Amino acid sequence: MFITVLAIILILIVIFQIAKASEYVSVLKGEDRAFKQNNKINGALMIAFLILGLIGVFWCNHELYPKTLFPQGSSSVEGENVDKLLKITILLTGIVFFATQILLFWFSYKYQYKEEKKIHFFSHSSKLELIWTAIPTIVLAILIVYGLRSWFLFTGDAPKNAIQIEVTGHQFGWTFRYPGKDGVFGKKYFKDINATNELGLIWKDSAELSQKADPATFDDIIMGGTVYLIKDKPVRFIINSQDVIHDVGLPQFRMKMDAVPGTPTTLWFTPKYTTEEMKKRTGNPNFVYELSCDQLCGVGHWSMRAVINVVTQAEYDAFMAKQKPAYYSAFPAKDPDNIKAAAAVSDSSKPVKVASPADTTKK
Ligand SMILES: [Cu+2]
Repeated sequence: MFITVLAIILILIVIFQIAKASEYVSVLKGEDRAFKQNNKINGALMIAFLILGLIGVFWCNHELYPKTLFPQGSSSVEGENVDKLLKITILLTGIVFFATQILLFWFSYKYQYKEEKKIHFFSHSSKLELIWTAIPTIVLAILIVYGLRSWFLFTGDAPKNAIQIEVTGHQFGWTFRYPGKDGVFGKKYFKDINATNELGLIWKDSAELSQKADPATFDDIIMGGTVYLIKDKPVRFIINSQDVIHDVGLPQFRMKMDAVPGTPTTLWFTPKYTTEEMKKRTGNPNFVYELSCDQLCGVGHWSMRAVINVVTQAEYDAFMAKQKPAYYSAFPAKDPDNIKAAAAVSDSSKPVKVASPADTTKK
């Protein structure tokens, strides 16, 4: 650190000394000669800067492109459109970038001051203005229309067979809710939020809040940290926030949506590969799909990360069969398993009927 700062200071001193020396030289040589010589040096530097700059562009691209998620391809079917759009945009802006940068520096060199050169002056050209207005307008309009089509696709109605998951952001973490066997998300109310009921599901009758318990909440499954999705099956996220604006960022799926307090947002997509398949595709045995908060939301923003586990339908069914509705964690006395166990203890004098394997696999 110290050496770097020292080097920068020394370089600045050297530049200052050179500038001072060249000032004395120009006084000795005469203003006119110095002016012409400076012009030449600046012209040559423009070309050097152009070449070094372009080498830098290629070098950065060569070094950094493999580290991006681009070469991996989209992990969702709908995200392929996003990649395609991004490629077209990079190609178009790339062409404009190279054309303008080359012309900018080349012209600075070529049209440097020379006594014998005459300036061509014109105040206005309608034709030129029409060209440089119309072409970008048409190109951008096409890009926007194409982009909006993708946007309306994955923010619009999800296919009928899509699984529904509610995603709730809060400072600082994500909570996921599955609707349970009835396929209906039970109602919630913010005044019901407490330590055991983090989403405020309406589990109990309340005269004070003048509401009746919603039976649809009883089978809702809640999880934090990791969410499970099925390969090749569309999933629809219904996104909420309990405090400030967060953002559901799904880089591998090429999806992203704000979590806005009081205004649910949605998006849907179809995962293409399971997490296990992605481990092989990326050659990374620790690969996980990531859900990161893409909206700076406070001091713990960096920690707002959840893991998405994409599995096969069979693995998903097996996992879901093991999940208990959040209602039973809050009210263990209502849990059928606990009721059964309690009954078995009180009936211990009678022989207990053991369920055969055929019974347990039956749905
Ligand atoms: Cu956040």
